[in-house]
Amino acid sequence: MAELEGLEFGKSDFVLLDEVTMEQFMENLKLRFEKGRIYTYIGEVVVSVNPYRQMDIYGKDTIDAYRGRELYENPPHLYAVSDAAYKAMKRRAKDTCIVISGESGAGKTEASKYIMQYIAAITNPSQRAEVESVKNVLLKSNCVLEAFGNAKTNRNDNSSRFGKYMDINFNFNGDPTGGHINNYLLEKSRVVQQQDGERNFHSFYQLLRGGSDEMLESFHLQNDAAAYIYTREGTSNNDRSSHKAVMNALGVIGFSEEEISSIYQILASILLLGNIQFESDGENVQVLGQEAVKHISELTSTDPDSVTKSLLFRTVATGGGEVIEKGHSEQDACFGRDAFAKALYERLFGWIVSRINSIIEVKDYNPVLHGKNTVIGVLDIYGFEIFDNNSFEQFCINYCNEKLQQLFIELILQQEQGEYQREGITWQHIDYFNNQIIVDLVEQPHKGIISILDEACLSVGKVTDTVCLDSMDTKLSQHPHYTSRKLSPTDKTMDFQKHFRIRHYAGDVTYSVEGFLDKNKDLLFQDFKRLMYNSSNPVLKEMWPDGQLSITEVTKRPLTAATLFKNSIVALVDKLACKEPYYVRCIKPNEMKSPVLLDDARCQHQVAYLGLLENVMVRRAGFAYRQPYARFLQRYKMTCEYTWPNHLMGSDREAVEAIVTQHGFQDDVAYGHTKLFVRTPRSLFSLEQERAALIPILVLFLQKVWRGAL
Ligand code: AD9
Ligand code: MG
Repeated sequence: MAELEGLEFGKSDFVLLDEVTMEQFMENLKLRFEKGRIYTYIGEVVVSVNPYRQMDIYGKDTIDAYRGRELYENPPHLYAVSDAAYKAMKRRAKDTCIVISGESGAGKTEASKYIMQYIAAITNPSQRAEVESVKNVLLKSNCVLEAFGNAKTNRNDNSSRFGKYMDINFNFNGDPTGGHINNYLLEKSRVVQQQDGERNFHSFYQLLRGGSDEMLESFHLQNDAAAYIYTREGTSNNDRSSHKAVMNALGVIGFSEEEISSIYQILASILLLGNIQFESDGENVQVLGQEAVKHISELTSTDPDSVTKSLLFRTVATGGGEVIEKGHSEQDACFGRDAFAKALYERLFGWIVSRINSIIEVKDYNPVLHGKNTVIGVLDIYGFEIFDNNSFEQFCINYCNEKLQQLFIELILQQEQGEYQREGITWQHIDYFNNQIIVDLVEQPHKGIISILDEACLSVGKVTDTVCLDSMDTKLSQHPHYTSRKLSPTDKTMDFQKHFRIRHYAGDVTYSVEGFLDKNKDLLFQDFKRLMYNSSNPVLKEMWPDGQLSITEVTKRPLTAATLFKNSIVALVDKLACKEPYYVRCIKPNEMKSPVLLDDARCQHQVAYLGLLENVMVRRAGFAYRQPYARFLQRYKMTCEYTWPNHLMGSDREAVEAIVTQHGFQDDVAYGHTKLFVRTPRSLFSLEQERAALIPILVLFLQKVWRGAL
């Protein structure tokens, strides 16, 4: 428990509160926020409040102050947990991960960048060129991913519209040797439509504002975002400078000239595609604006007639195995165009990530020669979302948060209580809500919402969103966390035809089922895939390997978007579960982006759903440190006359008792069956200090023994 700041700054660890109540928690949070103390601990968990202003706490001096120090030696900071994760990785060869959570605008992405900067700053003291280059690529990748994956929303001017998990690999020296990025569910619907006041992904505006005149001319683009339907909302002043930074980052990372120009050609094609309209004379549908088609075909290195054809027709296999071309209705053509634009962007983003991965992946690593390759993972993923209108995307995002909460419960709460029970330590059980029941509601095979959605998507015949809602109502009517208007007829806040509600661990969310099936099916006509696969631009072709399949070869039942997402989140949780976790819990102080306002109700809500009070209670009732008797004895036996050099007691436990008693912190420990539990780090700290002071004396002593002087 850090106690290095004066009391005027409040308690630097919530564990030190007089009483664990929401009032006291909020009082402390507020006091610290007002005093510019944005970080506070709960044990090893960092609670961070977005300051909405530049703070002078990330410079070199601060980095030096935290480097190699223990958590309780300095005031709370992201750097302290980063160092703890790093030390665990380096000294104990543990894979660790830092999980950053919180709602949109709470400061997750900023935190993840500070963590990476800290790790970059404290590694490779000898400045080896190859390690510097890996660090540089890792840091620069943020800039590229933000350009293509972030957008201005009503909640955050730089909102990440994808989830990111980055593994950083280290060699036995503790220097970064490479990494790997996983991205989750890019919100691709934003490419074709944004809510009022929001923007498309930054990359489009950066190109339009920052691209040179020659570039824009060769792409047949105007220097004006308002000219494109997909980018109606205006540009911002940063777009020009950001464009430069992104171009530079792409070069530093190692993208070739050809790759960089392909990236921007794809962006240009998407903008032009968005402006294509269709016209129907009642029978046939035509493309309005052949000029744009010509430009798209030029930019994508495809044949203009094939572009027109894919926009107007789709190839279908009849029941008899015959392949025919079916003309689109005007509505289908618009749907196809938008689906194509979304898919182009999604694949571009996926390709950029995998290209970065291929550059930073650890090559030629030989564990026999180089020792264990250890990893620190950093997770910056969308927080819980409750909007006025919640759709499929929010459903997926909130499910992901349920999974991460489940992991948090397992790792921090269950594991903790389980260990005390196993060790036979007197322990007051803490009640907390286990959200497994909600996770099951969403993901259970056959019965869960995803299964019901998938069933609706895969069934033949026209199943509508409302039919699917009916099916959910029938199957889930008894579930305590599910309801709908049909099941609660008096609840007028929901629409009979459209809405269902899930009681999430973080609160109730009403979802509109409209568009769920389309988004889950995520249909893209095979004709577009083939068109792209046939591009003579190798970069583009590489993004569309499935375009080589003919319509008869296309698998009838591709995995749905929800199932693919579920699989990726299950894999993510598995990845996190086998690492030693560190948590950063971010809180958004207000909706106004104000550096001086801490909105009580908003913050209380976040404290509640992040489970922070339960976290404090478990931590308080618990013991900060624990060690098997033998290991404790090994480390500290030199500090006690009864145990040095060897003890003559019946058991290691008795020897440990002797050490603890001699140092006078017997009231601060509990003796388990196999381990010693220490409540506060202070006790261990004094022991460590004594040990550190004794070591030089001991070394001197041993040298004399070796020299035969004694
Ligand atoms: V979202 O889920 O991606 O929409 P995040 O990632 O939680 O969200 P982000 O890190 O982007 O939020 O922070 C939002 C804004 O708050 C930033 O653009 C900064 O202007 C501001 N911010 C956040 N953290 C800090 C900080 N430590 N210091 C200064 C900050 N400003
Ligand atoms: Mg973010």
